[in-house]
Amino acid sequence: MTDVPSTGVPTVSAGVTAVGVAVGMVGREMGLVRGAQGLLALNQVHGIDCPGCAWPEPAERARFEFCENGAKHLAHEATRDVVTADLFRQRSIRDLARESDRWLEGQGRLIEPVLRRRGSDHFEAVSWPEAFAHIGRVLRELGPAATAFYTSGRTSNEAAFLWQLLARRFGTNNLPDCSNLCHESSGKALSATLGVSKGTVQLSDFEKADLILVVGQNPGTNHPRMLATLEAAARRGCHIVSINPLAEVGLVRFKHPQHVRGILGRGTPIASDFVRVRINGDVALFQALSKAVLEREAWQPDFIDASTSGFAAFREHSLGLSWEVLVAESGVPRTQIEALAERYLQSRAVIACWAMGLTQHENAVANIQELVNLLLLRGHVGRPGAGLCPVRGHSNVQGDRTMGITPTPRPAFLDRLRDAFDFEPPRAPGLDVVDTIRALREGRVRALLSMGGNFLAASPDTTATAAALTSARLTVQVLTKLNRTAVTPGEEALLLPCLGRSDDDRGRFVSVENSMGFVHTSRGSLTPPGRTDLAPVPSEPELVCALASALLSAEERLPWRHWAQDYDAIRDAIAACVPGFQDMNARLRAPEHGFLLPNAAREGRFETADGRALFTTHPTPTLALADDELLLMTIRTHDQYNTTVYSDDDRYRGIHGERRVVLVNVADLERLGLTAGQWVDIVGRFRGEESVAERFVLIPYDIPERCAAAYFPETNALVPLDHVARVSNTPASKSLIVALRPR
Ligand SMILES: Nc1nc2c(c(=O)[nH]1)N[C@H]1C(S)=C(S)[C@@H](COP(=O)(O)OP(=O)(O)OC[C@H]3O[C@@H](n4cnc5c(=O)[nH]c(N)nc54)[C@H](O)[C@@H]3O)O[C@H]1N2
Ligand SMILES: Nc1nc2c(c(=O)[nH]1)N[C@H]1C(S)=C(S)[C@@H](COP(=O)(O)OP(=O)(O)OC[C@H]3O[C@@H](n4cnc5c(=O)[nH]c(N)nc54)[C@H](O)[C@@H]3O)O[C@H]1N2
Ligand SMILES: [Mo]
Repeated sequence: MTDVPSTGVPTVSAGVTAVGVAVGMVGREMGLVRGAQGLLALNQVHGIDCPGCAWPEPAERARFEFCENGAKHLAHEATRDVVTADLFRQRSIRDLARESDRWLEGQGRLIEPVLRRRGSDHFEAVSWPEAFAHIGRVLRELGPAATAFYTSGRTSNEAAFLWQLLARRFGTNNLPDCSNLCHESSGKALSATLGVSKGTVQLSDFEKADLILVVGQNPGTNHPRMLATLEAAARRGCHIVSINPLAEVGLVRFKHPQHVRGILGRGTPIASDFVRVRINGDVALFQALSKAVLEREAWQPDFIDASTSGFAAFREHSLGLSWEVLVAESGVPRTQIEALAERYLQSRAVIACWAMGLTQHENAVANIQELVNLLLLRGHVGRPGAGLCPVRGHSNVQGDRTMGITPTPRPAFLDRLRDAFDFEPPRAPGLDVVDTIRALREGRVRALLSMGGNFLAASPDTTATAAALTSARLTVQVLTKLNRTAVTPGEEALLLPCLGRSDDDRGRFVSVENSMGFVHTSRGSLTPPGRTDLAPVPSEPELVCALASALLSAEERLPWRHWAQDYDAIRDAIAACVPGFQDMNARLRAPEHGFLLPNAAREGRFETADGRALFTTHPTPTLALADDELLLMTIRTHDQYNTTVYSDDDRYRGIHGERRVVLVNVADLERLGLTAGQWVDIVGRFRGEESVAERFVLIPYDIPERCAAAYFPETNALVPLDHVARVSNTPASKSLIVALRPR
């Protein structure tokens, strides 16, 4: 038993506390001068694109255009602490692996390449040429089919374009990326129904909407700048409805930290309604809303006749669903559903936003397609103030996809690579993250190269994934800091440090694409980490080019050496291969400092097989739990960036000093004979097999009955490798069946 590490949930987000927290961390890590330099450049037109989230910046920038968490991400990256090969001389890999994730990242920035040789338990310093030559030798021996190239979503367009080109030039489409764990379900759901894999709204639409649904998303923590957009909407009377098992504080009341009213006032109420759906009750909820619209015969016939197909079947299916089942499975009372349906019908322009609460379930694609159905009923796609808005996580995850980071590229994209570079790219589909882990385990893939990220800690089934990684012949990580993956190496392994977003890259800039398809520049300006007796830390594009020169044959014709010098030349290559990027260099330098990518659905044109937006039908998922079981979602705290943990606090949920917590409804605690503050093991159950995550403390929390929440990545051992979303193959890390076993 222990004191419950909770001090009550705050009632308002951001405000001056947020400013204090941010400035504190920036000062500690970066020092005041460097910190101020970094913060003033963050999200400015000529400055650093925040490495936090992909929410767009407004056209008119504030003097301080960042949030508390953006400041933390910057401070973490721009720390003055560095790691050299000394650390690896002193400590074996096994020894380092005993340290916590936070300790590993806390050592600071890596500044020289290190190699773990076969049979050794130490990393040792190597020269850059030796590092590349070594990788080249092993990969040529293994061949392209046995190699996978992972990408995390912080990578710039320029680096990502070169990375996929290198993989394909080498001969493989094995390009798993963090998107496979994230918004893959959104891409698959939208491309099948609307003919575009991205959202259909722009920031200006938020100024025109009169109803905004925020579904399965915690913007106060994960997209804090979105709150400023929502605040402006709320202040002009737009209704904002949060659909979420938790009443996340950021959506309750927001104090804009950069406005006087946010410092002195009580803050602006954001959501006017909280629909406390039970975990994975969203399909049932959206089906119920559509049914309510159909029962009132309130669909919009003009739009449906002119622009959609599948309506008749959808209508019949929806009307045939039982209210009783929909209410039970959604966990939302019928009166609340009917009231929301009325609100929807009264709205002229509706936007639906969502994030991981919808994408990480077995029926994730259905979740999103039911939301599409609901909006299509009243024509809320392809007109001002309305549309679908998957809110992307990593700051350039959408851009990486646009650059061709995918195991299943469109044939037209490969044709353009062929024509531009005069080689035949591989046509066979490659492996995504889950399939890469399976292939590593079975020895079909023998080498994993990662451009950023933390493959092991981000992936499901930590034990199986660790075993898969250590069985590899070679693992290579391009990274800024040590992490779990780095200390879980293959037989041979290289850690290759690179520059981060905020580092000055000899004055050069790169480009990124935000969540709404706007491409713009990012220019680092802080003195990069390094030591005068060591070679300078390379940028990601430089590193890819050097690797290409070592890996590809001596007769290689592509201008890798030139690309390493001249990013404009990379952008010219992008312009030649990716639609919408014509005149990229000129348009990034024009007064608008960027450009919007074409998106047919945004304009009401649907590039599907029949040129129409598609209504789809799905069975209502039913939840079958044994008496002692709960449904667990694995979520982020306010003080982490994915696998990087900044502290043990989760301020907005009132939890302090402990991450190994399970949030449970009091009624469930009583029913299960458990008490607040008790320590338990979480037992995962999947297809008759059990997995265990040890030692978590129970916190009574305002969460629907039979639901529970705990933090990622501590709980990833509970996510079975085969528990994935249909079609998108994304781990269903928000729908885990668990039991709580007292310790
Ligand atoms: N500070 C910070 N910012 C980040 C990140 C970070 O780790 N830290 N990560 C970035 C990345 S890569 C991403 S993808 C985004 C993630 O951003 P979010 O998707 O907001 O992150 P999660 O913590 O996974 O939160 C999921 C939300 O969905 C709700 N939810 C869970 N299950 C369900 C469900 O079945 N139905 C509904 N309706 N809701 C549900 C949870 O209660 C929670 O509020 O944030 C990005 N920004
Ligand atoms: N159970 C569970 N699992 C999840 C999720 C969940 O909600 N629940 N969310 C999933 C989601 S949405 C995502 S996106 C993935 C995230 O998966 P990843 O993107 O793989 O993980 P990150 O934690 O973002 O990666 C952090 C590491 O990136 C490196 N890094 C940081 N900046 C740079 C840089 O500029 N360049 C390079 N080369 N390296 C850099 C650092 O070494 C750092 O340790 O996790 C997924 N896993
Ligand atoms: Mo993500």
